[in-house]
Amino acid sequence: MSFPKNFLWGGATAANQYEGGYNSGGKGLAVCDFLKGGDNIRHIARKFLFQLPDGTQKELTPFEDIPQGAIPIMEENTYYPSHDATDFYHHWKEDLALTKEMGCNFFRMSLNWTRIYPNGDDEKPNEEGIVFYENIFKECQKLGITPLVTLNHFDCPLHLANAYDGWVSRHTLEAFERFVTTVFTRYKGLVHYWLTINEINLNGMYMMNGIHEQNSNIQNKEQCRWHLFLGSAYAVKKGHEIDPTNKIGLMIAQSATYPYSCKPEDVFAEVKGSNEYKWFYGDVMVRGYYPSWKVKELERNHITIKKDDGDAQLLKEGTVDFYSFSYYSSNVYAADPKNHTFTETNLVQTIQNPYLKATDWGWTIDPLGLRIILNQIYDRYQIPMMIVENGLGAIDKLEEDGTVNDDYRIDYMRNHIKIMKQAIEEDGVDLIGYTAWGFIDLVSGGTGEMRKRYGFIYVNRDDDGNGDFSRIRKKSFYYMQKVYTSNGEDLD
Ligand code: BGP
Repeated sequence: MSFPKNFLWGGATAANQYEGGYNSGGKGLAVCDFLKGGDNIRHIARKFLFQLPDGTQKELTPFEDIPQGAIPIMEENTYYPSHDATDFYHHWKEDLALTKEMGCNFFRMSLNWTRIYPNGDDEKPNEEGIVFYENIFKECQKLGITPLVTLNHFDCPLHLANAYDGWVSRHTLEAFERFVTTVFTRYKGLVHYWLTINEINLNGMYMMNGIHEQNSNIQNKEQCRWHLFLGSAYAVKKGHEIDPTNKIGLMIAQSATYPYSCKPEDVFAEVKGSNEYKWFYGDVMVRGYYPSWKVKELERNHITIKKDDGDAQLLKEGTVDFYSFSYYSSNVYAADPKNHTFTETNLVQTIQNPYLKATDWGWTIDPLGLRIILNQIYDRYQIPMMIVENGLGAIDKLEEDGTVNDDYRIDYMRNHIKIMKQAIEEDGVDLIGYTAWGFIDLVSGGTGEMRKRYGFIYVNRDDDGNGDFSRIRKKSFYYMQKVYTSNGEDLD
């Protein structure tokens, strides 16, 4: 027996890349609604346009330092990917029926904070927004699909970014606490699996943190992280109080991490790099306190995080029930990075690995890396794990006969699911679920492109915002259906 009988199989989505309806049903504006599309082929990064306090305007990427007082603005006649995304807002019933048909018993989605609290910190929630998600969860229940709900997926309300400097401020944390209390209360009995903050380790993005001077002001950066950890811990604690049957997990952008060589300096560079990039976050959220190297680093940099009484206690009490992560590729570290060639990967850059092939977007393909990290995570924390994103972003061709023959995606899925099976069977890791990223085509988070497709279901929409959003089953749809309905046994 490999995959356990009750293994959770599904697809993963995020509101800012999938839902659309950005100004319908009483929804307020979020920072991500101002992020334009990019173009990987022409090397155009996704950007925001800001109005600066001196009256000038400036375009900046989500990773750059946003000057104090800068306010994102929306231009007319410009395509903003989140506005319609791939229109789950109007297609949710059809899409849930498709997930069912594909054999899923699990479905990952995120809530738009501003659909429920239009400004993020309103006194009362927007009932229409609450009912929108409630209907989705009821439909899931009817279909026998367990929802997995991300409380925050790269999503900061515009008002909180503009008026409070996002997650630097305690006000944003308190607003988040109110938001999660509302959703745990209103969706009690309908949702039992939750993720707190998507890819919390990629918190250096304006669309997620809403903060200014995030690079030039380390104090801001660390304060923001502290508040994100507290937000997550509060969610875990409150979620358990409201419904003790809730299972609440963290979400980290994982990757296998390798030293470039066996030179001890390269090995140590990997230790330091992976500590900073990923283990720090897992350690805080599973163990409930900062690791010693981080405490020392803060001291060295003369950073004193502002804490309220009870914060440290909350971190301890709000440790997660399971460890979940996205896995797309692996990263390489060297002591002398300047002498190496770099390539893109999930929202960061890494040294190129000469042993691995990469996707058209430069992300290495490394199924064995998944087995390595499943072992490392399980050895380190000994709690159940879920892979909540994994998949291949590729250009698909819709043939004249209406088919999409994505054998490359089938290979990717087969190789990764085989590895999961080995990790369970041979290494005994406690893996309880798998949601393939973008089981249906979505807007790419990193580049804002539609042409970077992950889905097993094609959505008729292009990079200029044309298309009728019709859904077409790709060849991989039928492959995944076979895998899911055989509980991962039939992988040929
Ligand atoms: C993860 C995010 C997703 C999605 C995915 C694929 O980081 O959680 O939101 O963006 O990556 O990335 P991309 O769309 O850039 O290929």
